[in-house]
Amino acid sequence: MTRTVNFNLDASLAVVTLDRPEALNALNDEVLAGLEGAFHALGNDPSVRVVILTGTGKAFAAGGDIKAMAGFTPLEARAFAQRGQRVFNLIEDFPHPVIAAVNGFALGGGCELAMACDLRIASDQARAGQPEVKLGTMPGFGGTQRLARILGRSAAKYLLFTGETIPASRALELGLFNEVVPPEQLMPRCLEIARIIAARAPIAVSYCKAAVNLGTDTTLGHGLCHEAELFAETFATADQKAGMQAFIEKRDDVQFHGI
Ligand code: CO8
Repeated sequence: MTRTVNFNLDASLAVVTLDRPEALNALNDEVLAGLEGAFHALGNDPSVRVVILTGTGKAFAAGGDIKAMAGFTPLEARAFAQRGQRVFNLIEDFPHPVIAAVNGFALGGGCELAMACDLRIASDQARAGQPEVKLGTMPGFGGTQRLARILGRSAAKYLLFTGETIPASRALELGLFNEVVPPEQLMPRCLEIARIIAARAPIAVSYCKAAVNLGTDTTLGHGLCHEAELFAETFATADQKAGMQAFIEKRDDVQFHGI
């Protein structure tokens, strides 16, 4: 954790907050280190079931820190891109669901960060886009890869080529955002979704995430094999026994313990 990223944990729900509002939460080395530290710490905490990632102020994150990047040599730029990609991969591969609560601008690296999360719930004030081509560069934190996987190649290329910043309503239509709500309902809605997920069988939820992530990056055949293996493994858990027994006994009081 650094000065610019903080997190708190309430029971099984963690909230990680980018806290550099004076620069619209622009991503520099310190912010990336803070994100990395927060997700490492939360990944080692067995009580965590869902993480919400958000920003303070009017931005989720307005991108990579342009002032820090402006003087980069190509070698420095590559190192920075690889560092950001490593941190975002940590979030994408985090064993539990990560919900981006997109409170405002999600531009460039900020949009890429939101896309590394599993779900994106946005304020109706949020705006998204990949404006890098307006700065003479291109996305380097996964934007060309994740945008195309989430939106499809055609919509992704439109946003990448034009650098257009789109309102939350358009991001919803394109499937970039899962849901758009008034600003005051953003955290309550994210917490509501997080609590629903946290009440489900955590190993099964985690396996769903792993199966979708691997499956969308490989062949259908390989993805199906992986799914069958993970499905089989859930039958070695107490939660599967408890969940199915509760159904048979027509009880809705099942508690899952992640074992
Ligand atoms: N980097 C650094 N500082 C920023 C950034 C940023 N991305 N965005 C905003 N800031 C700063 C501003 O400079 C300003 O600072 P100061 O008060 O010292 O002048 C402060 O935040 C407030 O910003 P504005 O006054 O501009 O606020 P507005 O409400 O007028 O405008 C905008 C908000 C529209 C979001 C505007 O700030 C903006 O356009 N920001 C830049 C958005 C952008 O282009 N993002 C993409 C950056 S490139 C990128 O993300 C690539 C990532 C991967 C690279 C990896 C390879 C190396």
